[in-house]
Amino acid sequence: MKNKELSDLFERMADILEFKDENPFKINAYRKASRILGDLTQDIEEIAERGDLKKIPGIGEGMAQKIEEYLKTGKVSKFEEVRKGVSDELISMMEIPGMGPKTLALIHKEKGIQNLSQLEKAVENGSLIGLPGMGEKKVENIKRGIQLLKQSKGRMNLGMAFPVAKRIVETLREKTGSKKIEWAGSLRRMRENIGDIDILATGPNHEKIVQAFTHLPEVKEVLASGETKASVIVEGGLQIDLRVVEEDSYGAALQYFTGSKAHNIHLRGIAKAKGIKINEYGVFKGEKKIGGREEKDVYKALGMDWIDPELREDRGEIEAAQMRGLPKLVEESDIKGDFHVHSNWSDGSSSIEEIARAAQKRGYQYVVICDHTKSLKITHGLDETRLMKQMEEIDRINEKIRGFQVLKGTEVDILSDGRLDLSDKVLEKLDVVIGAIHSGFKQNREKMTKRIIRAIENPLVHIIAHPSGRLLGARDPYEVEMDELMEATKKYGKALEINAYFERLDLDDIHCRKAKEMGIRVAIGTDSHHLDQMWMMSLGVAVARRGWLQAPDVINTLSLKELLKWCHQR
Ligand code: DGT
Ligand code: CA
Ligand code: CA
Repeated sequence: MKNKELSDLFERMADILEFKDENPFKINAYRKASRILGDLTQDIEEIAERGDLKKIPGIGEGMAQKIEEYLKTGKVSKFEEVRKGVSDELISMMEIPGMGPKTLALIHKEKGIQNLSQLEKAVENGSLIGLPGMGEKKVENIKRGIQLLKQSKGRMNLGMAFPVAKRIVETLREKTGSKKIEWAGSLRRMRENIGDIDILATGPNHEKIVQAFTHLPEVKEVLASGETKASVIVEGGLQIDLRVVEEDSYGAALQYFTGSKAHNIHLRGIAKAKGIKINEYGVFKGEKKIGGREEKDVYKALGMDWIDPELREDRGEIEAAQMRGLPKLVEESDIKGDFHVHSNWSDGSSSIEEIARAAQKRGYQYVVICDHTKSLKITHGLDETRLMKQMEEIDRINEKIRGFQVLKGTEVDILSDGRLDLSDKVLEKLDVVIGAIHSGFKQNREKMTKRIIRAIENPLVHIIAHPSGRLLGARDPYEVEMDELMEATKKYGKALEINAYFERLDLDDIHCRKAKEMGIRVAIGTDSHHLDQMWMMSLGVAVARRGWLQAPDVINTLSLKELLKWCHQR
């Protein structure tokens, strides 16, 4: 879909206009268009083909023309005009998280900074301090922003890579007739960010597979193409490597290319001690090949159980597999409901009934509607009166739909002192109360920890949403004493959320594992604002699996009846 490219382009356009100190109305118009395109659930090309661009709410004549131009020519002439005189290096610095175009304009004008390395130098030697609005804290933020940018450069969030890989693998299976085409590497391990996608395939005709791969419509550039392997770049700059192997090596190759490197190195050490050799071609005892067609051959030869890919990080999974003590990980088919979905009562785009029907279609027994609350004004957060109205609406919908229940919930704001944004009288009437931090991220560690613990202590709260507050590649976790937060969660019998929204994945895998060790349960919520974000449950389950969680550790595996009991206990 070209939606993201256009959304990025308009965002960049707004940045450049702001850098040039142009008319704020123009700047806002581009930011708005960027947001609309980013949130759009339909393919922009299909909309354009139908001639419906102007029917998109918020897209006027001018924007529609620019979109049309881009879809036809791959360029927007207005953008080319605006970016004249602003170097690529300056434009790329606009991506630094937390440093807006205004700040960039200031340091460019006042200090003559042209590129990233000059900026880094100025940050280090303190020469930025003293410019208008530029204190030590601000400079520290810029420094951290540069680090975040460097870390995320060349890596992509799991939630962006996953649909691309899925589509490509499905197309390849269709085009080549081979069932044995899968992704390997960090994507198969479901790491939260992905350097490149590795695809492994086998079939009678290797060349046909390579050809089908390099001719995929998504391919922007073919980096290399041979008889049994190829590398390409697809939309969004993501690299995909394909390897085609013989059928009787497929399992060994899948094991090898799934990694992680640390996991494989540890395995090879064990193999060596047993006089066995493992590599991407198979399992060998001396010259004799003793396995390699199936992945489990490798683990079996080494005297251990097959290990779920999400665990292969050399974090104790090999020892557990040797002792036949691996956990039976939670699976997506165990999930009976989504704990965190926004409706069009706040900043979501679907009605509660649409959400309910979509959730039921996914095979769930329940969905928890968790809209924002009043202090989050930009989201059109609900006050007590509207929340009461929403509850009536939910009652009506529940009467209509059989074999499914919409649960009444809220993502209630935890105010800066730890009080909640809604009165107890209304919170009491809800099935599920999720507390969340959305403001005052800069509070110091002590204050923030106290603030969240106060919410945990509140008997009306069930779950703490996105407990660390991080945004992948864009914002660090807020300062909070995670240990104390988890102790309190345990003490009061509350749950922590795995927010499965692709930019959050919060709790992360490491904290999930810790939660399990402490006996804390998690609730997975997609934080969907559109129906077609509800698939992100897959990402949340992946985080849980990487954290060694089993079905009983995840409250989404409770039946409706069991869940209601859990909710109403407090
Ligand atoms: P990424 O792409 O940075 O997100 O991470 P991976 O794990 O996908 O790494 P990648 O694409 O470089 O290689 C794919 C897999 O191939 C990796 O997980 C394990 C295997 N592999 C690559 N290089 C080596 C190596 O030097 N030794 C071993 N044992 N395995 C390797
Ligand atoms: Ca990879
Ligand atoms: Ca690779």
